[in-house]
Amino acid sequence: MWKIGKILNAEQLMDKAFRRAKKKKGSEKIEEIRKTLNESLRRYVRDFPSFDNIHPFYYELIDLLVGINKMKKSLSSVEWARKKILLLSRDGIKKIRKGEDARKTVIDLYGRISSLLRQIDEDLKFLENARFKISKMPSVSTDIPTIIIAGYPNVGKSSILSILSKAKPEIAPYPFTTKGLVLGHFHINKDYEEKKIQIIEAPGMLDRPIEEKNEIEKQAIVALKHLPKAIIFVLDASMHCGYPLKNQLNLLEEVKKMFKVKIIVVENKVDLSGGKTDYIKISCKSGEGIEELKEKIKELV
Ligand SMILES: Nc1nc2c(ncn2[C@@H]2O[C@H](COP(=O)(O)OP(=O)(O)OP(=O)(O)O)[C@@H](O)[C@H]2O)c(=O)[nH]1
Ligand SMILES: [Mg+2]
Repeated sequence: MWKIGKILNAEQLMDKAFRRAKKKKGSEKIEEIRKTLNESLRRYVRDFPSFDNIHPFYYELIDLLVGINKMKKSLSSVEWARKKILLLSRDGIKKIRKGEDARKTVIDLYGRISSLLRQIDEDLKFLENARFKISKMPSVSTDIPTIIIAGYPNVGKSSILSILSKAKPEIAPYPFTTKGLVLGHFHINKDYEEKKIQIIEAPGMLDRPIEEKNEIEKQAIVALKHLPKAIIFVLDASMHCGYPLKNQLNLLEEVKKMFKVKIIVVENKVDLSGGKTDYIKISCKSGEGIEELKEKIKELV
């Protein structure tokens, strides 16, 4: 998606700049320090996406995971420091040319630049963390038909994704195993044409008000709001997931109210429950109902 290179903190930046300038003397030393810091700080700002033009899905996701205002503030602090460093170095070079003591001027500049960088150290660290989170975001395409697998935690969403696509999500017998959006692709033949569909597992959600939802659940909401042509809503009536069916049905009603797209409801783990609802009965263990689910997807997209 976005390629953002590593962002050094204040101390690392100082080390880098002064190491590179080690062999130089006087105004050339300052010139080298200026060059290194200017290039690094400029790249940090340039590498981040311009938030004004990104798709609303990404805007909200980055805002949720990182905080866009904080990020913009940090980026402008970095830009402020970069300009300040250009001015300080220019003054230093001028002083040396005018005949002031070069060693003293460099030491003085070192002090000023390092205190300047210390002032933006929190911003640099914040941006490094933001960069890391952004680099972990899946490359979701916002322009091909998308189906989102949603439901309570631990009901078998990852298991369904791995049956329908080549994705290899982590599958484990405890809730919130999937902590972010997991992406897969599913191919169908429709009207003598092969169609590629994007299929995304949304992290599990609990039936509780949005204000009480955690960051993992909120990612599901952001995806559901912006992406799907249809939703596969997964129920587990076996109690194997650890949550009563009643709460899962409440969540289903919420999802129906909030998102006006087609919803395919499946009851998974029927090998355990024997099937307790009138929805499409499937089992990722035995394979029961999977063909029917694929047919339903084909009809809807
Ligand atoms: N018996 C049985 N177990 C299943 C079935 N589908 C999934 N499981 C098991 O249920 C557990 C949870 O499956 P996942 O696919 O990780 O569930 P999830 O909804 O992605 O879970 P989170 O990502 O934590 O929300 C795992 O131990 C699976 O092996 C099924 O049809 N039958
Ligand atoms: Mg999962």
